[in-house]
Amino acid sequence: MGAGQIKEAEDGFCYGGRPVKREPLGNGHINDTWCLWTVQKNGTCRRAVLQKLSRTVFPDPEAVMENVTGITEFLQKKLRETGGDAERGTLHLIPARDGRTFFVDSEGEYWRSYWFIEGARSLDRVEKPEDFYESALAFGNFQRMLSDYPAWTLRETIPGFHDTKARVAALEEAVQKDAAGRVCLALPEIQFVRERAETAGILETLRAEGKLPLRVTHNDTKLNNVLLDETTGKGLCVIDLDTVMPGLAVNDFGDSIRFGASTAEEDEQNLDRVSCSMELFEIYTQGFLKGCGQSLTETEIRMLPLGAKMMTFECGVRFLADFLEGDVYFKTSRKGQNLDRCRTQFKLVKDMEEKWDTMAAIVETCRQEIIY
Ligand code: ADP
Ligand code: GN1
Ligand code: MG
Repeated sequence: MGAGQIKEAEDGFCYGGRPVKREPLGNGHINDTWCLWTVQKNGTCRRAVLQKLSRTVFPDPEAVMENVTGITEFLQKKLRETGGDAERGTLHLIPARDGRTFFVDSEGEYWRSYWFIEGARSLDRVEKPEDFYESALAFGNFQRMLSDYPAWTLRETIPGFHDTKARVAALEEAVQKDAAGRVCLALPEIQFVRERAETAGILETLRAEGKLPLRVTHNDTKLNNVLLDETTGKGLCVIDLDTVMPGLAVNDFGDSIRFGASTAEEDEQNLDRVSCSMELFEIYTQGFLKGCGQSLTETEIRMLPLGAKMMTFECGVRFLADFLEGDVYFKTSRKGQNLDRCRTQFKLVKDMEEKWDTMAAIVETCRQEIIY
């Protein structure tokens, strides 16, 4: 993307001052993100975040912005009413010059901008266990704060986002098409999925049977989607709201585990380094249950390990499908990265299968601590 296009987008928003500098920001796999420095009319500096939404990922960006606007306004109001930090506890959109919440450039790309949350950090790896605990509290709290959000007003920004069965079917389609000629490079991984394909619909069946309730969930609860206060270390603000939709609490739990409880990076090539840390699993469970404020049902709590396994499996399936399709969805910075990402996820799934009884016991202990 050319500098002219970014400049056009910068000029599309009301920053109350002049943008003077920008740098790429963060390690998200989806949107293009920059940090912008602006000089305000009174001479002070104020930073903003400028994002170009991924058109491949979000076919209806206006639906995304409708959700994001609704959720951020709801959270701002709730934080104000409950004495929370309405300034830094949630995102604040910056209006475009035409008054809308987004800007469309001359190439038809969608952009949005938020005020930068100062004095906060987002982590790509757990540095100390307390960070993971704080992120769990924040994601749990987020879900609790949205428990009375009018769920029916939310648009489905990515249809079937956590429909694991549909993800497996999409993978089989990618295998059939073999668009990038890479199927021969991923035969053991394809086999891994086929051996577990029958279990893919398990959470959806529990939902359909009424055993797992639909809630307003984040659906992308990676560690780097929460900001921690630089000074206090406390969970401050849940970000990346593009996939907030009705979903399952166990999936929000699970996605955090697959990323944050792993002992290695998501794209680690040495699989000996990859395992699911039971210490981090326990810490996250404690924080999440506390954050959710005892709102989870007994069945939901018991199904937390299943959420972890299924989200890890699903994510591996998605990385694999994208590898076979030629890396069109997740951003990559090197060849084979999506296959490496898939392999770490499957290594984690295997590890969870082996640690299943321990995971269940940890959850049971945490459940009893919460109830009694
Ligand atoms: P993606 O969808 O690509 O993951 P995110 O919305 O998660 O994009 O943003 C990417 C990164 O930018 C985040 O992980 C975080 O480090 C940083 N970031 C995003 N919004 C803000 C904000 N308002 N204040 C500070 N940092 C932010
Ligand atoms: C993407 O946007 P980001 O980087 O937080 C993806 C998630 C995956 C994750 C894997 C909208 O998350 O679903 O779990 O990568 N987001 C979307 O790291 O597809
Ligand atoms: Mg993100």
